[in-house]
Amino acid sequence: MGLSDDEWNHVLGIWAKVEPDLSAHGQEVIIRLFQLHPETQERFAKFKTLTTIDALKSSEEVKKHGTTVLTALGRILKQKNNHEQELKPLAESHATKHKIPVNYLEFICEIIVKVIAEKHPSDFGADSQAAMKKALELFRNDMASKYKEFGFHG
Ligand code: 6CQ
Repeated sequence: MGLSDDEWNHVLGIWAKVEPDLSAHGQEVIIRLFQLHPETQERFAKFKTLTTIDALKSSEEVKKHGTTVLTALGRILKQKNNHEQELKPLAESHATKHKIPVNYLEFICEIIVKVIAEKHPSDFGADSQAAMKKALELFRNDMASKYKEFGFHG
């Protein structure tokens, strides 16, 4: 099920509030992902040595990766589901190179919604949150079906 125009307006409206500070949002997402699901940190060779919250918080590399992940996601959301061109290389690298299971994608999507909700309490109401969850579900479903095309069933 796709999103209505109204739902996409919600998604892109809140994203416009996130965009001016992608690195802080992304840093928070990464730190929370590693705290809640420590197995995800193992996937990042660069971050294995960052064993405390303080080390994660003061890492410039974590901030840089925060910008990377949210820039890529924003680019995909802006395609409003016509995201084949953007999604395919991402699915290919995460399936064949990084080998990231679909449930890790679920973890990160859930955290992204929570972080946005905390940072933008007055701009991310129930309708916007529902629209964002739906958009992220479409993203994940398409990643999962591309994963299969690349022979990864994680
Ligand atoms: C990703 C995820 C996070 C931060 C940065 C990237 C939280 O240093 C390196 O070379 C990193 C290689 C890499 C790894 C181990 C990588 C590259 N990712 C991971 C692991 Fe992804 N990623 C995810 C997205 C879902 C919303 C998006 C948009 C994205 C983008 N990635 C993981 C991971 C492990 C638990 C998850 C859940 C995840 C999700 N990721 C990488 C990107 C981009 C644009 C890139 C660089 C290009 C590429 O495709 O390799």
